[in-house]
Amino acid sequence: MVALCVVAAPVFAQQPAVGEKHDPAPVIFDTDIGTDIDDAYALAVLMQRPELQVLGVTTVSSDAVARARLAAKLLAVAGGRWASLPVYAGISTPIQYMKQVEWAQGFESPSLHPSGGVDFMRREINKRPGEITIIAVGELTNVAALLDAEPGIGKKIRAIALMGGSIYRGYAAGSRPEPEWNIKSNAAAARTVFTAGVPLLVAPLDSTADLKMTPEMRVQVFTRGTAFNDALAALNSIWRHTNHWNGENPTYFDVLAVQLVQPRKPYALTPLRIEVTGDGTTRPVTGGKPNAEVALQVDIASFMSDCITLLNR
Ligand SMILES: [Ca+2]
Repeated sequence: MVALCVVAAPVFAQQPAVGEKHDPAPVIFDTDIGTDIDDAYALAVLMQRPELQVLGVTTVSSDAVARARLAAKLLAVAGGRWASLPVYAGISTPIQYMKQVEWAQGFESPSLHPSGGVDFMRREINKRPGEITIIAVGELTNVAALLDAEPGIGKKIRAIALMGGSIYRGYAAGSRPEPEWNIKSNAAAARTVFTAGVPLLVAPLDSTADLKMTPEMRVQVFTRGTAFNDALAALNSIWRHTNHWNGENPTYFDVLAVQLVQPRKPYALTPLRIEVTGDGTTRPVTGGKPNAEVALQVDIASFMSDCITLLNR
């Protein structure tokens, strides 16, 4: 990892000083829930974080309406204020594997909107300029459409925390960097986001690909006995037995993007200038101003233990 030696020293961003009180940070969760299983866990962790105020959920890619239905049903199962949280379908794209959405087939709710995801983000950001962080854990199609929708809107976004990219390694430990799914699914959109000048908090494969939820951790979460954790168990089972890449232990890719916002503990972030190429490669370049704060490494055991604690609240 020679390259690691030449990058700037990590900084610890956004960590409130000890004893400092903050209002919850408003966030919008933009997700491709229904394909991989980590979006469901990311939403679940997000819902257990009082440091964050979730304004709504938007969905992206494949059948975005089916994804929104899935998110809305999960929120309805959680009950209380979650049942009325707005969920908006964003931009749909060609159909991809998303078996979990069948769990929500036929679900209806007044808080579920079959279109308008990008407009929802735009409205909320204009209501609270400079305050809202977008947590983007799918391809960046909705977010790029938002940035294109209104000149100067990027300046009103506090930050975008995203799962995406592959800086010094790929999916497998020790592998070379490779185009990562969220980036390569719409590289043009990713380029729009990385060149917009919005502060970016990035969780790439480097720090996320080894965040495994073991069978023991699943037992801990699924024995909780709440309707919500039972729903997570159902979705986990559907995913486990149908995903075409034979994933068995969920990887918490997207969950790190949630945890980088108003972090519960310090995460080392490295300022990098990242260029997105046409095939979705995210290349660190020297010279020029950094455009992203990147989590290149996390303490896996401590990260997973924190997540499991939150899921058992
Ligand atoms: Ca995702």
